[in-house]
Amino acid sequence: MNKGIVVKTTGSWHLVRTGDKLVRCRLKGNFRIREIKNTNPVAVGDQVELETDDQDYGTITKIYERKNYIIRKSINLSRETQILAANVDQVLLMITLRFPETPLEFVDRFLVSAEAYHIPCILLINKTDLYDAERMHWLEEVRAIYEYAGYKVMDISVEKHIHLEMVRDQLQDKLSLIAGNSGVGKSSLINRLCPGLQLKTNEISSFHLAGKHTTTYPEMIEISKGTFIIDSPGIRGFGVTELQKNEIGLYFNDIFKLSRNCQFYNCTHVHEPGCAVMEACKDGILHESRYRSYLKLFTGENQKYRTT
Ligand SMILES: Nc1nc2c(ncn2[C@@H]2O[C@H](COP(=O)(O)OP(=O)(O)OP(=O)(O)O)[C@@H](O)[C@H]2O)c(=O)[nH]1
Ligand SMILES: [Mg+2]
Ligand SMILES: [Zn+2]
Repeated sequence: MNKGIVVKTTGSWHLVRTGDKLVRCRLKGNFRIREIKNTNPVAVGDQVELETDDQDYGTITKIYERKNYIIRKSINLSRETQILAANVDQVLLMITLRFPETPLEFVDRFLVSAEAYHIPCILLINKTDLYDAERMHWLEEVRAIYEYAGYKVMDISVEKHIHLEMVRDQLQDKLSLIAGNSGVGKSSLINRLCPGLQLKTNEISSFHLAGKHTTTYPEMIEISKGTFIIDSPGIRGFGVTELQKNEIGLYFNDIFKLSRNCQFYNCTHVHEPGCAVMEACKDGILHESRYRSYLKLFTGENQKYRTT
């Protein structure tokens, strides 16, 4: 019996790294996760036990309990979800303010999900080489919004090699997932950080100004000894499937902090008098986009939300 970690999975085959070896594995038996209806029983990042019959082939006999995972909704309209990655130390959420423009509501929904698992998130704002003065101004506003909520924000340009050393430092000795909409430059970044690697990348569609879903399976890459990053397919719709209504306010860090000053301890920040959150929003301390995202999630107006 060996222990290993899943580095790629494409349906019925799972690539497991054990020691310095990569073993192609099948899954033994019928593993299911009870709490979520997901399409993949094995996820990249899973710690597993395996038996190897010869050098290169094996069988996964056990999947250890996950300390966390990040899911995305399946792209069809079924209720199924896919685990993008498990057991990660942090998530880099890559967004772009142009080509394509990531809706902030998407960002907020993603952050809430990660927060529910206590996974640290870092915001990477890519393609700054394409921003004009107006976009740069908006960039600073976006930075302020998320720094106020307690997140580290890095503006980068993969194309022009801007601030990539900061990203490299952030990744050091950790297992990170890089996530975001299609076409924002996730695979391009990893290629830059790991010379010689040639992950597939693709131009965004000039008509839709959206990515083409080039990366199709999550995959773990060792960019230097002990430093791992999981490239993942672009997320379309992103559902916060597992949260109760009254939990949502706990995972908007900024709203949670402000809520200590609400008059009622169980304030929902929707209609109550003496609500510190609504007050902060009115005063411009809490950005209205954050409050709007909160409201949409809280009132359940988000069910059909999709981005390309
Ligand atoms: N101008 C500019 N283009 C960039 C930058 N980073 C990436 N791109 C381009 O954006 C396009 C999409 O990049 P990908 O790396 O394929 O995007 P992705 O996020 O991996 O997309 P999916 O795999 O579909 O989820 C490519 O044409 C890249 O060359 C950047 O900093 N500036
Ligand atoms: Mg990609
Ligand atoms: Zn309140």
